[in-house]
Amino acid sequence: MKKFSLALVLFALSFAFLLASVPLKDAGAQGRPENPGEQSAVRADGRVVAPDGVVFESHKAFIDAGRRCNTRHADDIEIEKIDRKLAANRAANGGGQGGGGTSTDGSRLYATGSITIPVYFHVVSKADGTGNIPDSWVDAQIAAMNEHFGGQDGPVYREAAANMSFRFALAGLTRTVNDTWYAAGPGSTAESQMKNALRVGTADDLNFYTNSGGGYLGWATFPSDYTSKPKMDGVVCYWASLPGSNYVPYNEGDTGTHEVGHWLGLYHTFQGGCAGSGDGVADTPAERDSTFGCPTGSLDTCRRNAGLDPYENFMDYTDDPCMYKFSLGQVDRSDSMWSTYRAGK
Ligand SMILES: [Ca+2]
Ligand SMILES: [Ca+2]
Ligand SMILES: [Ca+2]
Ligand SMILES: [Zn+2]
Repeated sequence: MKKFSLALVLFALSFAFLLASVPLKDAGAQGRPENPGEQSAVRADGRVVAPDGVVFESHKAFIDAGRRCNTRHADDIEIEKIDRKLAANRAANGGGQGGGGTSTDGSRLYATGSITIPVYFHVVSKADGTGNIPDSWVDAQIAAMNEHFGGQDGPVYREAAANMSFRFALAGLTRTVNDTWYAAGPGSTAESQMKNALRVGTADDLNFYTNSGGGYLGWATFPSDYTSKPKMDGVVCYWASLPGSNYVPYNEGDTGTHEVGHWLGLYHTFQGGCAGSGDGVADTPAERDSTFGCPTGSLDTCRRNAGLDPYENFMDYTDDPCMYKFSLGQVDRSDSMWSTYRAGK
């Protein structure tokens, strides 16, 4: 009898070991609670719950799994091609600044806040009500973007924030209950179906979708993608990234600002790491990798490149209360992108 139970215990132990060693899709994933957006993203024990409910063992594991943003990274060949097009557009329009990121306020293409972009909002929710956010959250998201693009975000200030050329105005709001579209992730058939059914306007209209984010906080398309895939153009954000949710520290609308930054042609500040032209913006110093959480003081991960890591920039991965600025170089690049790929198109 004793021998039998020992064998049973050994068998149970080895079975448990087998289960534990089955590789999970995400490193550090720990299980799936319900409705993650109704609580803080960062839990008391330091774990972070992704928009699809997957639990990561740490803030770092969440960021390392790429859950902050799933906008694709353009490669060097594509960036070169885009930069040539920006330069040709500048030459055709009588030269001037733009794209290089060496501007001062005096030489910018468009005046601060002079372009109001119509925003077509599409709220996609589940049949059980998940993601059916109130109108007030949509208004708060637009207000947050106007504050952020106007250089007025707070409360953490290390350096002055640029006042961008763009502002946003709600032009339409649709509500759709569809469990498949709610779960739509980047590159999925569901994303394509959702956008084909809901997208309105042309290249200079912003279509802003909220759903589960497909497990990410958001993703966006670039201005240069519009010609080949006009229906896919726009940004998709997790509904709980909007101001009004409890999804701390990602509930101040900075995800929307970050994704709209991509939609206006800006890359991550850590694009290309310490080598090459990085994000194509001169006044965002190169950084080796994304920054997460809420760092303070000087970080310098690319010591051979002048300048400290721009972790306070909207195009990095830090927490919403800790990212608060675009730079003057990003004014240049987004103005140039707008002029080349979106204005009047
Ligand atoms: Ca840079
Ligand atoms: Ca540096
Ligand atoms: Ca912020
Ligand atoms: Zn991004």
